[in-house]
Parts: sequence; structure tokens; C-alpha cells
Amino acid sequence: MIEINFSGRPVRVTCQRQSGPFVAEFQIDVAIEYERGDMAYRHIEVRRIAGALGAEVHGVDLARPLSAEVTDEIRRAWLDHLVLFFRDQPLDLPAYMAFAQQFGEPVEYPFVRGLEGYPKIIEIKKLEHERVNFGGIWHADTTYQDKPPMATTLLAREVPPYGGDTLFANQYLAYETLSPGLQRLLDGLHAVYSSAKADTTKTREDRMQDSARDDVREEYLAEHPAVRVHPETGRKALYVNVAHTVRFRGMTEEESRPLLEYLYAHQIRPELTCRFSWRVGSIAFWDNRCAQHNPVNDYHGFRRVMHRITLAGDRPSGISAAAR
Ligand SMILES: O=C(O)CCC(=O)C(=O)O
Ligand SMILES: [Fe+2]
Repeated sequence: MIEINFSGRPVRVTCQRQSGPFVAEFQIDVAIEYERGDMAYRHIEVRRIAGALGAEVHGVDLARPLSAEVTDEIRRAWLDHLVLFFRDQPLDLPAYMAFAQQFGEPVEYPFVRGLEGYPKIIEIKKLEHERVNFGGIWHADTTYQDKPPMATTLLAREVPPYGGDTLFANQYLAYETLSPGLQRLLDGLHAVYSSAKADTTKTREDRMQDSARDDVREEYLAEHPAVRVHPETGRKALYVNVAHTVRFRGMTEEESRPLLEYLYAHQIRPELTCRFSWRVGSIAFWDNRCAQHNPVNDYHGFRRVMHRITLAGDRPSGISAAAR
């Protein structure tokens, strides 16, 4: 008996001795599925930071144009891990735009003006004297639009000496950890999303003072499936969020509230999340179709400045009636 240990998995090969000199010829075919696999990448190194989602990507210089192979690997890692983090990438604005354009089409943010000469890059900042942080509530970005952005990327320019981390939560897992009965119920529901929920509008108030666009609307409203089928992975993700969802379609706010509140608490349970600590030059790149985020507001008295680009998305599709 020969025992071979392959990547920690034992493979047993038994040879029967007949007569004469021992000659054994054998072939071992081992198919290994790398589970969200670090070794499955040839050009980048992918290190998970938590069980639910999130991975740091190393071995790549984002200041230069990426080859098609590297872009493909980053996209695969992104679809696997929902949010990717890059360290030490202090890109100037043209390089940051070029990085983002390799993954999608940058779009403007509906409320805040972009930077001079770069309308599709906005500054996310909290100043020393401010108390409220931009987007400081669990959400996926601007789901009140008919075609909410596929992705968002942030590049850290100034970070506080402590705090100011961003939390992320996996909405595939949020859906998958519901009971089959509730999953079936949600599969058939649509939700209504508004840009005007009070807890959310206050998180953009400071920026509306100094950087509001001239064409801001009072309210954006959209309807989307409560469970969205991811257009690239085909997986189902819970799509309601506390920042923008107001009710289920065909129901009042009062009727919707108990179930929505259950889902808001469920979808951000600690084991569904990861937490990223920023350094100057860190980049996060997340998938709004299957992940939510929430920046932690725990650094009063210090500045935090990020540059943000969002990438265009499609109209969310749900589970077809036939598939339910
Ligand atoms: O500041 C952050 O970490 C995230 C802010 C936010 O919600 C966003 O940029 O979409
Ligand atoms: Fe956001």
C-alpha cells in the first residue's frame, strides 16, 4: 500500500504484488476543486479576510493598465468574494478612472457633484467638525434608481488615526440562511425603494450643503424584486435594505414593516459580514447586487476622505414565476 497525501487530502493507491520484480505503473487523476480558491489564480494572490465575504488582492499594480488575464482573474475573485480590497494603490485621478473603466462604465452620483474635471468621481468625506458620516447606514448603493449601480469603488485619501472602518454583508448568504418557507414568500415579492427615507437623507446633508448637484430631484422611486438573481453568477440575493426600502409592492408601509424589520436584522448578522480597516491608498471594490455596506462612524474630530466611482448596473431581475 502506498499512501500519498495531496494538498492535505489523502489519496490511496493499492498495488498487488504478483510475482517477479515489483513494477507498478499507475496514474492518479485528482480533480481538486479549490474552494473559493486562492491557488486558482495565476496572476494575483487572493487572501480572504472573513468567512462570509471579502478578500484582499495582492501582486497587482493598479496604476498600470491590466492585461486581459489579470482583469479576468480580478473579476472572478470579485464574483467569488463580493468585495475586494487592494493595499498601497495611491492612484492619481486619471489612473483611478482607468482602473474603474476596466470593470464597467463609470456613472454620476445623483445627489453630489463630482470633482472638478472628473464628474464621475465624488469625494466622500467627513470633516473634523462633522458628526454624521456619508452613507452611515446599512445599504446597497442607490437602489432607488431603475438601474442601480453594479459596483462601487472607494480609494482612501485621508484616514483617521483609528476607526472609520467599513462593514460589508453577504446578501447571498442572507437569502440562503432564511427558511425555505420565507424564501418562497420573498421570491414572489417586489419592494419599493425611495431616496427620501429620513435616516438616509441625513447622511448626505453635510455634502448637500457644499457639493449638491444643480439638478437634484426631491425623490427617486423604484420597484425591484425583493430577491434578485445576480446576472453574472445566477445566485439569489436578498435585495431589500434599511436605507432605501419603504415597503413591499401591493402592501402598506405598516403591513410591510414587521417582515422588513426582521430581514433588516437578519441580513447583517455578524457571521454574514466582514470589516475592512483602511489605510491611505487602500481601495475597496464591491458588488452592490449581492453585498451591502455600512461605514462605521467612530472617529469624531478627525478627517476621513475617500474618492468614489460607481459603475453602471442593469435593471434587477427576480425569480421568474415559472422557476418559483
Ligand atoms: O465611506 C464609506 O466607507 C462608504 C460610504 C458609502 O456608503 C459609499 O461610498 O457608497
Ligand atoms: Fe454606499
